[in-house]
Amino acid sequence: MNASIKLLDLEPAEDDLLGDVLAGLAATPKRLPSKYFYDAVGSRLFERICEQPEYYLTRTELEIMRDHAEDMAQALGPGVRLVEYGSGAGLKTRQLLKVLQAPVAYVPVEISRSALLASVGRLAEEFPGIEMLPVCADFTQRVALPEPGRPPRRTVVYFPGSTLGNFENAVAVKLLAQMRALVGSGGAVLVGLDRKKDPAMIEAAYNDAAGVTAEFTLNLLARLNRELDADFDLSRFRHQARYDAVKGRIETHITSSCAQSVSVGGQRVEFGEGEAMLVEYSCKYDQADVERMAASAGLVVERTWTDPSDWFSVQLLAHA
Ligand code: AVJ
Repeated sequence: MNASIKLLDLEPAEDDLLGDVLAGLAATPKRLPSKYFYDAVGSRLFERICEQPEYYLTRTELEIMRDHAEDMAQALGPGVRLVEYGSGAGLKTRQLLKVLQAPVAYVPVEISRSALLASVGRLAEEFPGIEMLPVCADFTQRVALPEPGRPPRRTVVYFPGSTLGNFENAVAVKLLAQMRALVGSGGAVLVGLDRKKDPAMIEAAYNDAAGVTAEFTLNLLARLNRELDADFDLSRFRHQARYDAVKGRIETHITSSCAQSVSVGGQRVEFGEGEAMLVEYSCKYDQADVERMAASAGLVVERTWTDPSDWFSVQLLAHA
């Protein structure tokens, strides 16, 4: 790593994979946390999902950033301390950093030390004029922000990728309220959120014809086989992603094709034929949903940027 980059290490608690998995499998209905999708194999599969023709989210959000980053930079104003949740080596972050007016610092907050250092190292080379202040922390917990050399005019949290949509509404509101407290009264949150739209189009995005999403989902079981010495037979489980139009979210399940017994961490777990485990929500929002969610967190929608078809949105939320 570049010697001039100082890491603030808040020493996030290690994941308790075994404890979380056994608790989820003991629950009724069974569930597994979606954060465990992203081991090395899962992260590569997610990148391949983003290249599938049906998965419109990533390329549409990037299009919004390409078309509107200048306008966003103007709305944010000069002297921003830009905090990003997630490692953000991506193209979306670059679009923003390229056009921000005299930003005082870029502060990526990421739980994986290695992902954090790799991405901030690349960004430091590309943006030598921006102070890089990486923080190793769990963004779902309270985070302390490092102070830049120059005092920031305002702090803005950037949370792209519709990642907020992976949390149930009550949890999403709690996260937004935490961000509101973090940025203070002059601050703001810039968040990428997927839109409600034709259910067939949403469902197709989570059921790509090439089967990459199914592979991504089932990799969760493969990971448990690798790391917990479990014996899931992947041919006896199916990926199932359905859009619930009333709740406005994709609900992804792993469904057992037959009655079977699996060993996980030395324990036996029984599955009935057709029994479904919940593994992920991906929530979708119309503008009224965004306004309601923001209001519940003490925020107001200040600006909304979308693509011409309004498939995806980037929203600037400020203190109410
Ligand atoms: C990157 C977490 C937002 O929910 O759309 C993609 C993950 N899951 N296909 C999403 C995902 C299945 C993605 N997020």
